[in-house]
Amino acid sequence: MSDSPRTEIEEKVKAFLDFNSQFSGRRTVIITSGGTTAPLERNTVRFIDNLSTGNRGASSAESFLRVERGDVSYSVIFLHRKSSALPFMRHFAVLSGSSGASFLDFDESSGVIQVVSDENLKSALRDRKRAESERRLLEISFESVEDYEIVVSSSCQAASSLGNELMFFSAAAVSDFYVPSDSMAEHKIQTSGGGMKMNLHPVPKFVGKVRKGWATEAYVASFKLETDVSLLEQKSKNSLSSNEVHVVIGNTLKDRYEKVTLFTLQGIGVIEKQGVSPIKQGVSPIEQELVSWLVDAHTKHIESS
Ligand code: 9Z3
Repeated sequence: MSDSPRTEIEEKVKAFLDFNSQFSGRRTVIITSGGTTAPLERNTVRFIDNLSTGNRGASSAESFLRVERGDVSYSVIFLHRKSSALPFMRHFAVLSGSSGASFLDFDESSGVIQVVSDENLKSALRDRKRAESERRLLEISFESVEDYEIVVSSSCQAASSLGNELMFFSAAAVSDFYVPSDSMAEHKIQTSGGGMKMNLHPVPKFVGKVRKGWATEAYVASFKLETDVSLLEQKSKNSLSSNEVHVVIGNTLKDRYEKVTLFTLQGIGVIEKQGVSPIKQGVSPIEQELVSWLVDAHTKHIESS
């Protein structure tokens, strides 16, 4: 990406915030969602990827858009991996799945395809259209980890004028290692040389950059993912102190939709819901409760600073 995408993003964000500033009590949350790729070639055929589907970020966005506490409400800037889950639209993924045909009807005489009435799809569509018509949802996409740096830094810097009314919610699974574009092969790497060794560079922790430079007054919530549960507490605490964020939300791969642990300087809390999945259910209870906790924490942050 050149410099012009930065300008384009900043202009979009500023216009969105300008519109939302007319509503008293309206706060803004920047959500990052989905995985980043680490390309191996500049004309990219191959890249390193990760598991993130974007469901955590998308269902959290839905919960933020549903917040109505007195005059407190949220507008959402949703920074997401292209083709990962989107707020409300993710529910329609059932239509392209193996049971998709059971949701669809085809009327031969009129030639019309209809979606069989389904309460979850109806309310998802209603809420999506409402968020769009109220201009409370701005979606900006990224693909590679280098795109991610651009969309996050530009959005945060453009929104930093909101001060403590801004929240940054970092659910994206950002690549830990990458090949910087100046040391990347121009064209598809050839296999004729046999095996190969690759020098991967560490990716800086962007969430620390948000806290320490891009939006210093914002309330910042980040996630820590581990597969070995015995590492989660220590790694989350390390992240809390090194990135100086307000809360680290620890989760493990296999039960990430059933349990999250909140690490703050004040202590540790757990949110647990058994047998639920944001993919299968209309409203995801774990993100709903997490967002409710974050709204309270954001209020305290605003009141104390
Ligand atoms: C998370 O831990 C998210 O909860 C998941 C959500 C990516 C697991 P899905 O998108 O999954 O719903 O499929 N996100 C952060 C993961 C991460 O890479 N964090 C960094 C780290 O662990 C800190 S910035 O080092």
